[in-house]
Amino acid sequence: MSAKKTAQFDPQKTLESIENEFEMVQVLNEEGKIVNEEAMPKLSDEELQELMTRMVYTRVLDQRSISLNRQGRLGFYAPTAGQEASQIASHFALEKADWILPGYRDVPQIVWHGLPLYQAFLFSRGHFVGNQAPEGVNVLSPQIIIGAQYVQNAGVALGLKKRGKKAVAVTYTGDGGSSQGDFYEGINFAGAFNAPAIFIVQNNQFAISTPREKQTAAKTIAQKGIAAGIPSVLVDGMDPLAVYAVVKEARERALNGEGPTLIETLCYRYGPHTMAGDDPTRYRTSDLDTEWEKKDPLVRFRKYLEERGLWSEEKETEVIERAKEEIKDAIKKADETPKQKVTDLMANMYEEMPANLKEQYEIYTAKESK
Ligand SMILES: Cc1ncc(C[n+]2csc(CCOP(=O)(O)OP(=O)(O)O)c2C)c(N)n1
Ligand SMILES: [Mg+2]
Repeated sequence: MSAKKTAQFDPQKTLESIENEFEMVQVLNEEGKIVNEEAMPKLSDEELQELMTRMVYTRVLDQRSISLNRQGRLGFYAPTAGQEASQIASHFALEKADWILPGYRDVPQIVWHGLPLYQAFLFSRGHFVGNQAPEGVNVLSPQIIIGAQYVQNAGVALGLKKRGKKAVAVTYTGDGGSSQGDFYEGINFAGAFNAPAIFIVQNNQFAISTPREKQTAAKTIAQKGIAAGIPSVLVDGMDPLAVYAVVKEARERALNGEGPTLIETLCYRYGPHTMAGDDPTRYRTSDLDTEWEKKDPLVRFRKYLEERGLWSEEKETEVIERAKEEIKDAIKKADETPKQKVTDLMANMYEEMPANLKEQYEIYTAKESK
């Protein structure tokens, strides 16, 4: 039996009208054709080539990181292939002064923001040097606690506003992350304080093995921003030009004092959740993989650039070879970094060491000097 509805009070209708407002923004379709001229971002030929270069480089970095992990030369690693438009094109819309608060899968963005690659490898190994971004590289360490970076992002953004900086704070989480309390607290706080923040949800369809449909009753994750009173966008996360355009606009709005934006990027991870041993064939069909591979961000962007005479096989090979060389050098540098001692871990934990830790510190200093 369904409840009687009146024209004056129909919450289901209100919900549907909000949900149906969220059309996916797309600029470049799967065939590499521009389908939305109006939304086409103003990027020079060189910038378009640089964006492609970074996406190709990042795919190589992912492949190499997976093999290094299998060889036992890396520790924690969450694969990124499939998410290049969502990650790299969103970052491409930022400036050096902006702050990035990444999740564990967002290592590429902080590397492109200036974290030396060997430090990203040390982060993977749990080495404290991996968490010490050089001065002027405005990134925090990748967050492992799902969603926690959303609250911090609201705070960092408010800090930037109070200090009168011309910069925004940008954070990333996943579809699963959008179910966490911290997600709602973060977007609500940023909305209430009109903070210059960008909140990105990379909806890669799964939270480990939990499909998006089981994550929430909401039709889109973007619509969750409505409750916080902040503008929200649903974007094709396999389309680098659309992702760039929406993040660029969100940044401009934030700098104009117009507050935060929530952006849902629809994307897919081709690999496993992490290299710790989950088997995606247990929770995904190969048909679904194939469906998403057809949307590949590199394939469609390559088609578009080749058509315009801005990309070639030679150019791509050059990028791949350079990436391989730089990755080899970076892993060598990570290997040459002195091994982490227990006292290093303690010394880097607190600004001022508590008394009980001081005691242990002395015990370990004595042990390590033997
Ligand atoms: C607070 C918290 N709960 C649970 C976990 C365990 N956990 C690690 S990753 C993950 C799934 C996250 O999925 P999603 O947010 O969609 O991000 P994705 O890994 O797909 O990028 C979970 C539940 C955690 N790290 N932190
Ligand atoms: Mg996910």
